[in-house]
Amino acid sequence: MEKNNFFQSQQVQDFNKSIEKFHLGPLWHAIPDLMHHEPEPQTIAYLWKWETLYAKLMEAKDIFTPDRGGERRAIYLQNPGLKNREPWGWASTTQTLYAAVQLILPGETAPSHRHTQSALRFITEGEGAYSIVQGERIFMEEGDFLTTPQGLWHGHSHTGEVPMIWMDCLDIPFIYGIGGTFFEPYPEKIEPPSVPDNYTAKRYAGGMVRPISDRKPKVAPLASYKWSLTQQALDGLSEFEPDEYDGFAVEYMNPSTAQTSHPNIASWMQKLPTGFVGKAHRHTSASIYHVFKGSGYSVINGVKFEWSQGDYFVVPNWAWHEHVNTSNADAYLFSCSDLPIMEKFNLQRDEAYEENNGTQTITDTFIPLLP
Ligand code: 1HN
Repeated sequence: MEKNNFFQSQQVQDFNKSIEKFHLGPLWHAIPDLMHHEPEPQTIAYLWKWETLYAKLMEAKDIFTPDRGGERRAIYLQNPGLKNREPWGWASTTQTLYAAVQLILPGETAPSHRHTQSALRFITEGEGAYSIVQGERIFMEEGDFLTTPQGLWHGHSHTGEVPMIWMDCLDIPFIYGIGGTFFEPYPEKIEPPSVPDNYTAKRYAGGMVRPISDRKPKVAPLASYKWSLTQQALDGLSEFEPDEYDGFAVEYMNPSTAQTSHPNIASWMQKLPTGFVGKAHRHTSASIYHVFKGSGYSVINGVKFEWSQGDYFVVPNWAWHEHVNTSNADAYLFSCSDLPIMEKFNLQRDEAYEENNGTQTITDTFIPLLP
């Protein structure tokens, strides 16, 4: 009997049915779906235009306030490929990471709490608000990168004059998936300061050195990585040859461990100089990009995703991708990925696209949804 006919046979169907009620399953049907020959992520390549995100944040401004509950005025990037992955797929940008845009208005306070997920923020608009992490008020400016590692109290408050918007990224889907979620509200609305403002940025000279007493590894000793220092690092790097895939890219580091800034999330700022045409490659980690400045496009599995300032896009696991700067100014991309998770589980693999001198053939152009 042919294999497929055998699986359709009455005998097999009856057996499968007979074990179902005992909450047992027949592996012989499941192997092809469980054991792909290579990653087949449910995460799909997708792009959110800034116009859409901004329009919706502005609508949300008048509807939701941190005082009305909900803790944060944030709109998350729901990956269409993960939407139906109940119960936790609904807040997934990739299979491991959640990303969102958050808006805080002058005078508002987003209450302090702590949780087992690690968070990072990349500041995209405004000034004058602070995040308070473990007693340190960290005043935020455009281009700054902030860490809020797992287990530390954190809240936000806006003492400035203009709305502030930033990107959040947390390892929510990953922590949810492995059953590790804890969450605790702070006993008061917001934690009071207990150390000088911007304490860790001063103590670590922005990440360059560590004080003698801080030699032991800490989960995230440095809370804020200032844009001016990141830019200096990129400018220094730009005197050399760019990386063939990523141009000039620097990774945010934990100065006490010399490892990536967060235990489960790695983050980079990359500069693609004018005219940069990157080569394609793929890796098992999945990435979320934010276009901090400039415009260009990325080709992801043959599909062209055109991007400009403020946009967000996802490169799924094991997807071929290459970046091109089509503008007459440098482009800056912020990105974060689950590389540390893949590395911890010995799953990180990279592969260069060998055909066509490393350039994918464009088969389609993504059409983004506009408001
Ligand atoms: C959180 O604590 C923040 O601190 C943002 O701004 C988004 C999403 C889920 C759970 C906690 C923040 C979050 C979050």
